[in-house]
Amino acid sequence: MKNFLWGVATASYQIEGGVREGGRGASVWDAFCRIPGRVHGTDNGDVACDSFHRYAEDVKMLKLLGVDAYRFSIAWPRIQPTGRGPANPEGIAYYNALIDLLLANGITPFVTLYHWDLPLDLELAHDGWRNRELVDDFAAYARICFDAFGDRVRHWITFNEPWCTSVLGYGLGAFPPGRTDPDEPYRVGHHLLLAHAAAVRCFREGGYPGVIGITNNCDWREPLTDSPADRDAAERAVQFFYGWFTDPVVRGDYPELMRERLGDRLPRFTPEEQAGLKGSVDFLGLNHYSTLYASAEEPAGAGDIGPNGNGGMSDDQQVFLSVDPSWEQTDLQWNVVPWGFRKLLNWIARRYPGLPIYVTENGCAVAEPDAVTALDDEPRCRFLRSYTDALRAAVREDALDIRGYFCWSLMDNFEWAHGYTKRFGLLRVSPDQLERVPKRSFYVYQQLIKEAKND
Ligand code: GBH
Repeated sequence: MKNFLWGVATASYQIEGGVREGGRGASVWDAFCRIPGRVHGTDNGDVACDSFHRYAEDVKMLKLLGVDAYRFSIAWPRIQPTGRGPANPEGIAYYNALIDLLLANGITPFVTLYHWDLPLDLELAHDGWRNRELVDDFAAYARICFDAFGDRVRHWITFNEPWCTSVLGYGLGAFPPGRTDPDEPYRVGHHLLLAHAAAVRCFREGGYPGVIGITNNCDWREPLTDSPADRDAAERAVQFFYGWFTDPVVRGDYPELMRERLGDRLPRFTPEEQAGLKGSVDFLGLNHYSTLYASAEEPAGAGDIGPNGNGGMSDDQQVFLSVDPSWEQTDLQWNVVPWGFRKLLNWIARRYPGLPIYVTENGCAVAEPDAVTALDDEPRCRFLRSYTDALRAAVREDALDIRGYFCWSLMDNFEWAHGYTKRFGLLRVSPDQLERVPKRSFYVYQQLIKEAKND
């Protein structure tokens, strides 16, 4: 595959640690980890993988792995400790050093501006993403980053998975600020989209070189039966998932069927806002992990797959989700269904023609109770082979314009509410022993990249 970038991804709060160093302010995740019962045990990102100090080791492993690109995120509270005001020079210096080291090693940086670590002060004093004022705050923060790093970074992502911030943070309460409200996800999502558009406007008007996009997450929804009702249900589920945050940035407004179902619960964009949103991405980022069946009626004998599986807002969608018991599952009970990945890529290319796609995350959690199991992570090796096979088929047989693939993740890290109990890494990093140790999947991915480059 030519003109294709192979990479791995991480996120600031999940790997950096050093939370009280370099002038960093607190983030909503620092606080959330302190609320009993929200995050596994007493796990938190205080140390994580210690990448704040060990980023050179990370780059060494990236080089050994042979990736073309590294997707990481900038911690807003390292750049602006309270989310507002002047840039913190120590925060800028940290990312400068990382970016320079990547470039010196021939690795392309893909920079995510926001991977969930909102400066805590914006939450406590300003109501977080429920407050529309954050649109301007985010644009100001983005401008600082474009000014500081835009001479070397050519690939920007505004938001990572606004769906998660909205649904998990405000609908299901699994992420900070831990709220459960039927309407707030739509209001928060609206503000995130406006903040995306404001940052892109600043990027384009500022004449910075390179491309900018957004990363939306979507799991595939396969019609349970061939009936028109089930086909509609699956289509509805995907539009409520990927379409919610992608239609606006490509076409300028929410999917029509969301409007039909939600009415005034879904905020409206003014004509000027629509104009700012429409075409506000140079590429589409996709984070993809799993697949479920979707049906219009509750399937007979279906196991309860819980509110998370239903993606939240299930009443709004009127979709029932179920699994095929023969599917292999990961350590998070996410189904391993590579053909669902290929179908989703085709769905995206059909709905949003003309836009290149980057798969900015794909990977799996494996139960690794001890070092021996961890270093021989056979299920992850199979997962990577099967999902990259599906990806290659989408490129070569379906002729889709996919430009890159980033495995989640370079190394075991802080897996949000699951703390350190769920492992996604190609490198083993145990919380008490921070050295990076290649698992079998590290070498499999290394090999796979080599093969792909030759065909
Ligand atoms: C990503 O989110 C995050 O960007 C990353 O930080 C995180 O570490 C990584 O994934 C691993 O969790 O049963 O079909 O409904 C993942 C978003 C949303 C993906 C829920 C899986 C449930 C699968 N997830 N989805 S399904």
